[in-house]
Amino acid sequence: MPDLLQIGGITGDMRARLAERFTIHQMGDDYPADAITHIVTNGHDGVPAAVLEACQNAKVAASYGVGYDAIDTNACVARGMLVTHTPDVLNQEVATTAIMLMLTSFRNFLSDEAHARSGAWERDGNAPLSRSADGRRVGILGLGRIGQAIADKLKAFDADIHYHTRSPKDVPYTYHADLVDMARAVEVIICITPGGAATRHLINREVMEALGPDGTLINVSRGSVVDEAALVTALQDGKLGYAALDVFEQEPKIPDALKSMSNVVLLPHVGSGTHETRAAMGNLVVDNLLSHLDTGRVVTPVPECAHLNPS
Ligand code: NAP
Ligand code: 8YV
Repeated sequence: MPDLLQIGGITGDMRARLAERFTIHQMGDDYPADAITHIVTNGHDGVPAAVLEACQNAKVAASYGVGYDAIDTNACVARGMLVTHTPDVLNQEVATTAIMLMLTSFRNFLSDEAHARSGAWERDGNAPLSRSADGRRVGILGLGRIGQAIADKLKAFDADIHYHTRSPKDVPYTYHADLVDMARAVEVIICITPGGAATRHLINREVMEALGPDGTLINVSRGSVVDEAALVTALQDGKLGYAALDVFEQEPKIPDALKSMSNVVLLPHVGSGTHETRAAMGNLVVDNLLSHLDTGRVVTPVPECAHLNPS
């Protein structure tokens, strides 16, 4: 059987399907680098340069996740190696996470829940009022597969939807060619672009200050999209009102300053983290690898190497 290098963890179901067709080697153990033809990895671990260098016969790296900023696709393309990811199967889950972050932030559910659970309701009386999440002006940074799903779900909350991308889309929402302009026009920004150098710190001090003291920043994209140090300062200085975050610059580290703020909601990168969606992602990873074994083609190549996929 061909040799597969496993980087990071995989689910039991993925392992069972892969073990029927591959000899699986775990990175960290001794593995026969020259024999490796396929790699399975994830959006956090990517494919380290040393692995690319060592596994000269690897033809496919299949990543568990849609974001692949941890993989040097240029280096993979230069070697003729296909990279696959898991688009679409997680759109609804990640969109739901974004909506839940918005609702939790606006409606103060975390402190309300603590108020109920701690006995403060009986002891001190009613919890403070919160902000309505209905009828808000919401700016989506990145209106791709997941961004569109977020927009669809926001309609249930009667949102006035704005967006910023590099080029306008054929959608009935208000386009802003300039991100600062969008920040001035909306009450909430939801970030859902890819990570990587091109989007690094798109949300900077100027954008946060344009969003303003009553504004809410939601990030379900990558931690790198937001200048985290500037975010802490903006929240501390009252230049930005609220933040609700699933992703961070140095995961799994979260700045202590954010942990201590009551106007911040924090999640440990669980945007797609349900049994159902992770199973669908795992199946697509395995489908890509098995399809390559059987046909030479993969199912969902990242755009940068789509031209390497035989027609
Ligand atoms: P997608 O379909 O490729 O959409 C990306 C969107 O971002 C497009 O609308 C694109 O439009 C826009 N964009 C790209 N670069 C930009 C830039 N420099 N400035 C402004 N807009 C830019 O991707 P997707 O499937 O929706 O996934 C988006 C990202 O979500 C993933 O890459 C991943 O990082 C993140 N994600 C996070 C979780 C989580 O657990 N929190 C789960 C899944 C995905 P233009 O090309 O027109 O600019
Ligand atoms: C995953 C994600 O948690 O798909 C993505 O881009 O960020 C998440 O769905 C992660 O990629 C798992 O490796």
